[in-house]
Amino acid sequence: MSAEAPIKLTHNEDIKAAIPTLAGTIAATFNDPANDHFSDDDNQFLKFHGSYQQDDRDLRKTGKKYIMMIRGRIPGGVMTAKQWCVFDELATKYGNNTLRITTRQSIQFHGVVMSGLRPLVAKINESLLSTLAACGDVNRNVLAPPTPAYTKAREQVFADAHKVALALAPQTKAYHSIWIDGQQLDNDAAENKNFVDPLYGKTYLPRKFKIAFAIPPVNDLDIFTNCLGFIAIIENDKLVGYNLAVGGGLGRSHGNEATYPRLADVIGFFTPDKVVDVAKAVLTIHRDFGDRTDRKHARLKYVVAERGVKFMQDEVNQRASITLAPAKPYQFTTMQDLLGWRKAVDGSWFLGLFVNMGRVKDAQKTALRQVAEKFPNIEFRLSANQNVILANVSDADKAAITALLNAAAVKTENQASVLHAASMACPSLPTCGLGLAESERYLPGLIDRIEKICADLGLSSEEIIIRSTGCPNGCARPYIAEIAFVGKAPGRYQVWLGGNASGTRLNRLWKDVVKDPDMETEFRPVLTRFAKERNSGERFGDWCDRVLLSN
Ligand code: SRM
Ligand code: SF4
Repeated sequence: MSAEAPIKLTHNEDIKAAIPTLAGTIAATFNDPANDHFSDDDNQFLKFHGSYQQDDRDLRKTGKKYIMMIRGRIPGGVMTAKQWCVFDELATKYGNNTLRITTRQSIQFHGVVMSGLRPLVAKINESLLSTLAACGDVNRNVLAPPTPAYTKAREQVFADAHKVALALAPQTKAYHSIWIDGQQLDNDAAENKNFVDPLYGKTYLPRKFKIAFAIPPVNDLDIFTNCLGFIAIIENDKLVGYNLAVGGGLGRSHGNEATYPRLADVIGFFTPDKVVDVAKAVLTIHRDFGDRTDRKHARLKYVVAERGVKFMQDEVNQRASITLAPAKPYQFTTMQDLLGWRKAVDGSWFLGLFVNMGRVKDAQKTALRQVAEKFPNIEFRLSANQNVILANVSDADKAAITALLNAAAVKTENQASVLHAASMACPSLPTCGLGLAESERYLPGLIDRIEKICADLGLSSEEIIIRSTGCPNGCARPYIAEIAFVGKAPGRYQVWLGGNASGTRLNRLWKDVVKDPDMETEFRPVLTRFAKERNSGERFGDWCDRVLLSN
């Protein structure tokens, strides 16, 4: 009988097991002023604390300048006006004077140097928000519907999202010790060495874990791309329960067919009193069955794809002590934010503000800060489409906010063309270490070029959801867009086509490489055919799926 080969776990698993508080030597590194960067292992631990070590890739030719990215944990993207002021000030004082609204309803700071990192994180905590578990092998920022226009039940759904976010937060005391007390934990002390998180265990999850709540018919946070989705079922404006969706995720690698984007399966219905139990059940399935030997195969989506829906149903039933009922009927019809002034269901006003590529800067940043200072009772809500919603605005304040924003040249109506309004890009260069091509700095110009073609063809008012990422990881959720540009190399992009308006269909690879100068040559003939051949009212993504990609 031959002995079985020992299983080789990834290096991340080894370091989590060795320091289960996740303290690394982060505080010790801070406490030596000669340090300008962290070790590779500490860089892995830092992620759990909400921070990534990066270097400014625009400056690489002249040397390496270390900078940090810090991501907030902001459940459902809801902030008070006071918290917005704190974030605004921190971006100016310690970051690159921009606030980057992320595709998961959070805010990232870029360009922070080592000395600014600790004060920045401490101030976020003082404002009663956090950065713990914004990144790392844990549950990430929980998404919840931001728009107050549709149903009063949104409040209940948001409350559930908040409850789930709290219940799934890691319990390590290292976070407080490093960022608030400025102390390095003794990693050899028995209580730290033997620390076991009550939910995550000693080695946390094999990989990141993502949760979203959505209320049909609005899928403004792309629920099916999450590991775990709660689809709210609303009857007579009351939440009656959730359809459970499991196993979504988008990350893939060029040239590696074993990695792929996947939409979640809807596996049953349960009542809202069980929402935390179900969240813990799905998370611990990932904890127990996710692949810890290969980080490219470690997401929950591969467990669901390989073990199947019945396995997931049985495990959820057993772990949450429930019996999932058959999923209730639901339909999604849109993924987009409502821009401009609108009435909320409670009679107040809200303003959907377009943020180009999620980057709040310059006049828009200054004006939003003024709004936050002058109107302390309004809420700032971040959308998963990288926009900002000013909510809870009274009749009396609406005109004053409009005047203030307009005086700063920030539009409140007709803010962006249909194509720009429906677009998203990931940051990529110069901050993201994984970017293979430009994204945030490239997409606006490319959309202008596509718009020119659309105008020539009488398609000016046609909404087409266009997204770009600098690499195949999928941070701006390109694989459900109607057109997606996925970076391969500088100035070269894969083009994916055929997503739909509701985020319920994956698109498909159309061209493996299109070079930047060839974009018009490639797109004009396709858009010309679309204008001529489409059925009445048919969207570009639907036409691509039905005709172009099916020929
Ligand atoms: Fe992401 C890694 C930015 C949402 C899939 N993502 C990164 C890093 C941290 C790069 C790194 O590991 O060194 C990027 C930081 C760049 C920078 O300079 O800021 C980064 N991801 C972002 C953000 C800021 C993009 C944006 O335009 O807003 C989003 C932050 C969300 C948040 O607030 O938590 C962001 N990332 C996503 C999403 C979309 C989502 O979650 O809805 C995805 C696809 C969904 C999914 O997870 O499957 C996504 N990011 C990835 C992956 C691929 C994971 C995989 O399964 O293979 C990586 C790479 C990795 O984890 O190794 C990654
Ligand atoms: Fe970086 Fe790739 Fe994510 Fe863009 S998609 S932010 S390039 S990891």
